[in-house]
Amino acid sequence: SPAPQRHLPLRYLQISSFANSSWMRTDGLAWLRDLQAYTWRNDSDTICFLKPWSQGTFSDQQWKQLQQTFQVYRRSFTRDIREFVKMLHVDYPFEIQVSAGCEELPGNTSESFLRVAFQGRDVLSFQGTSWVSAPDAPPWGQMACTVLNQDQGTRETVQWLLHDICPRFLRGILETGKSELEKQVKPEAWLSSGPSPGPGRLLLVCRVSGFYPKPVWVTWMRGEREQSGTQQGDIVPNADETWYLRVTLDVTAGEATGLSCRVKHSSLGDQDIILYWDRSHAS
Ligand code: J81
Repeated sequence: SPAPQRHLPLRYLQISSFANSSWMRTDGLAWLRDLQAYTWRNDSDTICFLKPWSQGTFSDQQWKQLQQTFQVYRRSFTRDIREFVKMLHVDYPFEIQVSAGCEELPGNTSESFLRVAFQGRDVLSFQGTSWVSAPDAPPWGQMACTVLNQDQGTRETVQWLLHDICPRFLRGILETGKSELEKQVKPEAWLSSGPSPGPGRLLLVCRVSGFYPKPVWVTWMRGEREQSGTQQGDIVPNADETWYLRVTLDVTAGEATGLSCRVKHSSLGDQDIILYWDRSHAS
């Protein structure tokens, strides 16, 4: 049966595109597990809440202060990168991605991270109290860290954000967002045939859609026997914050009868969905 999701990370993702010495943009977004709760577009001064629970348990005053810290950060970040380009002789155009966040762990502890990627590859991260270059970073990664580590004020602010603010803020949203995070939405499932894998063969397709949360178990069965040839696709998102999965089985035409697709999901309790294959599906 599907493994329950214990981890509820809060993740900030930033994409900064530097086209040339005058054109750039930075967009940010943040997720609570798989629910996007914030967006911060380049043309907006403020971080936009996408959920009624986005502010967590922080007061308006606390949020305002945090927002100001991020506004200073975004302006300084752009200026810093322009300076690094000159100092490190990096060529335009390039993309920088920042990912940061925290996660609650068992035993009232939490884990935080902050990583920076250049052209899709890790260049540096924040570890403990300082910036560290990634193992396979370009030669200038080390140089960038040395420069960044001279700014004691920023190192302290980053530690405060990662180890104090982030876990506290996360605990708040786990309270205010509880009902949405614990929501249960039942899947629908249906059968059809896919493109024939070869002469005399059938591709049986079982589609499962509209479920939440993400963990699900879907397999082709004959009676109580799981069919080992079952091929699982990726669990991909629908547009309405539910998930979709396609599971197939390649069989000879004669083997198809008696096969069924079985779906287990937390929203169904122990009432698994079982759909039997019959000739009407093979069109
Ligand atoms: C092309 C080469 C690419 C190299 C990769 C560079 C990666 C950059 C990573 N660095 C950052 O993200 C921090 C950027 C901004 C920072 O460097 C400071 O400029 C900025 C402002 O600092 C100044 O004011 C502070 C008070 O407001 C302090 O006084 C500080 O000493 C002073 O220098 N710092 C901040 O905004 C702090 C918050 C950073 C939060 C990062 C969260 C993602």
